[in-house]
Amino acid sequence: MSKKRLYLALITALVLAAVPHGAAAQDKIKIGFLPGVVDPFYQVMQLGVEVAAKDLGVQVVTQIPQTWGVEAQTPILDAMVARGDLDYIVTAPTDKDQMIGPLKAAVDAGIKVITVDTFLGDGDYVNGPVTFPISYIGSDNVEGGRISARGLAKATGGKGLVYINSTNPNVSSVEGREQGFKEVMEKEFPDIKVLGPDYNLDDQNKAAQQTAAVLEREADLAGVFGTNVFSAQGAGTAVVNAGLGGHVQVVAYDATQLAIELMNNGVVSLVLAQKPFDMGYLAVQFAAADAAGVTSLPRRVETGFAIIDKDNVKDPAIARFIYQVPAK
Ligand code: T6T
Repeated sequence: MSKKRLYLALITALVLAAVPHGAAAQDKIKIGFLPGVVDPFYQVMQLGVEVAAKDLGVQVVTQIPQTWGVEAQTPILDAMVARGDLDYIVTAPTDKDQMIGPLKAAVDAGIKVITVDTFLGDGDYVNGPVTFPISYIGSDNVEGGRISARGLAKATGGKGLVYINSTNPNVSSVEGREQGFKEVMEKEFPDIKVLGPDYNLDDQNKAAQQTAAVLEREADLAGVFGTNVFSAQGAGTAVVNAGLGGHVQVVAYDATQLAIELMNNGVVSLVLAQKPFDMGYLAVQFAAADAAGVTSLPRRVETGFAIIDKDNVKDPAIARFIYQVPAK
């Protein structure tokens, strides 16, 4: 058993041992869950939160912003703090700098913070500029960007022009993906030139328009990297609408049903599945462990990826990471 799995098993044992099933924790802690926006990734994360809450007998209050951004997330956060009955907030900060103040205010009001998927500052909660969150639980997005670059380089034969379509600046997750992608293209694929990113403000139609404009402008475009659900789905749709499916390769971050469909239709050549269920489940476990007095929680947990292509998509050990959103 790997060290990491051993560690997580140890955490689980500590939590379950320290918190008699449903009793103390239920009486003691209430968690506010505040993800970034309504999308399949966070819907699967919410599943993880709810299953852990049931397993550990803790109460969770969930509020989901309708749009991505500080303007939408901050008022909800402030309202959560004002309730006065929350002990922990599990959240994906929608800006790595602008959400520091509002979340610090939550801590000053006696609420502990765990960040999932995105982080504050530079994400180093031990030696970095921001250290008040208990932990960051999410993907190593720089590594995810590197994997995406190697996937697109393979699909394009290691040469040509490629384009990045992304969501928002100053968001730790997609910023890391862009950074890792560019780093590998620069170091390992000198015959590949990178355009972008353009920012679609997490709007799939905008992503499609931006990609269509680049396809129009750059007749020899070889590939597109969509850094998240709406970027990849928008980019893929634009490639299909331009009749360039299979000709212009697309790499998609996030394993939605549509991304998999686009892959089965030969438009998308690689899908990077994150593990949002794990992020949600572990965050609730960490809150219960902290409440039970555990003081050795890792300050950073990288939840890993499943790399999906048309050869392994049918393998149940891989397909299980496709984002299955429960029907309403
Ligand atoms: O890619 C995920 C998440 O990791 C990112 O921070 C924001 O976008 C998603 O939620 C997908 O839409």
